[in-house]
Amino acid sequence: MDRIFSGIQPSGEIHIGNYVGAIRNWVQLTNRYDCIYCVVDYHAITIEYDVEMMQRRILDTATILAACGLTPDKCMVFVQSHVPEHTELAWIFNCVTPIGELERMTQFKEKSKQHRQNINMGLLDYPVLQAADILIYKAGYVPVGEDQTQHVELSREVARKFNARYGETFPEPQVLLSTAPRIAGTDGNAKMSKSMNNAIGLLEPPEVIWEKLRTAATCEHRQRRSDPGHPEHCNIFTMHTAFSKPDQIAFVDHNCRTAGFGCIECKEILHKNMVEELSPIQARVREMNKKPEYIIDVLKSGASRCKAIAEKVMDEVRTKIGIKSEWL
Ligand code: AQP
Repeated sequence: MDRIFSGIQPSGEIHIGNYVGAIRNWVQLTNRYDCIYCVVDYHAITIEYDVEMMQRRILDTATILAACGLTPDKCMVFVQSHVPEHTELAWIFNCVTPIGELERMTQFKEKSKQHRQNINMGLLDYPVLQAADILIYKAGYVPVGEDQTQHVELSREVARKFNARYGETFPEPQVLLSTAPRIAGTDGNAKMSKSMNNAIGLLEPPEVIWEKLRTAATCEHRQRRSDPGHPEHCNIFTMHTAFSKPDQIAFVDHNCRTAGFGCIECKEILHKNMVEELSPIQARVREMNKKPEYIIDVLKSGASRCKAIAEKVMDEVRTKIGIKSEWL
C-alpha cells in the first residue's frame, strides 16, 4: 500500500479550515493508504508560543484527530519530537537545500511580516523539516491544504537533490488536495488561520459559530438584499461546498444569484449543516477528555511504530552519506 504522511501544528485552536482542508480528507484516505499523521510540535515553536500551554495543545490536537476518526486501528498518530530522526534527517537535508529556495517560500515571507520581532532560522528552515517529516517515511503522498503545496514541491526538490548526490533513496512526494483546499477567514480574505483572529474553531458551541457566521464577510457585490450575488466570490459559499449536500449547494447558488434570499438565510442553512457535522466530533472529544490516558496510549504506540520505520531509513541515510561508523 502506498504511504501517506501529513502533519498539523499544535499552535492554537483547530479550525474548520484545518478540518475540511486536511483532517477530514486524512480520515477518508485511511481506507486506501498506509497513513501516518503527526502533531508537529517542532514546527510550532518557530513562532512565539506559550511554553506552559504546549503539552495541553499537543494533547488537545491529538484528541481532535482521534475524535475525527484517526484512531490506531486506521492509521499511526504521534508527536513529531517523539521521533528525533525527523530533526536528524532535517539537518542532512539542510546540507543539500539551497538557501535561495527557502527564501522564496510564500509562507516564510508571510510569517516574516507577521512576526517581525522573531524572524528566526526555524521559520526559514520550516520546509526542510517538513521534507524530513515526509521523507523519513518515504511517503509518496501528502494530503494538505492549498497553502502547503509549495512546501511539498520543495520536498520533491530536496528528494531530487539528495538522490542526485547520494543515489536513489527517496520518492518525490505528491500533493493530495481535499475538495475544500482553501477556506478564507471570517474576514473573507486571508486564509483562515489559528494565529489570526478570523477562525471558526472546530470545538466552538453552536451559538459562537452562529455569531461568527452572522458577521462574516460575504460577496462584496451584494450590498443590499435585492442585489444578485456571485457565489464564486463568496467565502460563505465555499463553506457551503464543504458542509452542505449537493442539492442544498445548488439551491444556495441559485438563490444567491437571483437574490432569491438574503445572506442571513444562506448563513442559517450553512450553520445548521456545520453544527450537524461538528456536534458528534465535539461529543467524542468530551468523552475522550474524560479518559486522557487513551490519547497518551495512542501517541505512545504511534511513536513506537513510526520510530521503527524512521530508524531503518536513518540507518540507510547514514550509510549513504558516509557517516555510519561500523565500529560503534
Ligand atoms: N484555511 C485553510 N483552508 C484549508 N486548509 C487549511 N489548512 C490550514 N489552514 C487552512 C491545512 O491544515 C493543515 C494543518 O495546518 P497546520 O496546523 O500545519 O498549519 P497552517 O497551515 O499554518 O495552519 P494555520 O491554521 O494557518 O496555523 P498557524 O496560524 O499556526 O500558521 C495543513 O494541511 C494546512 O494546509
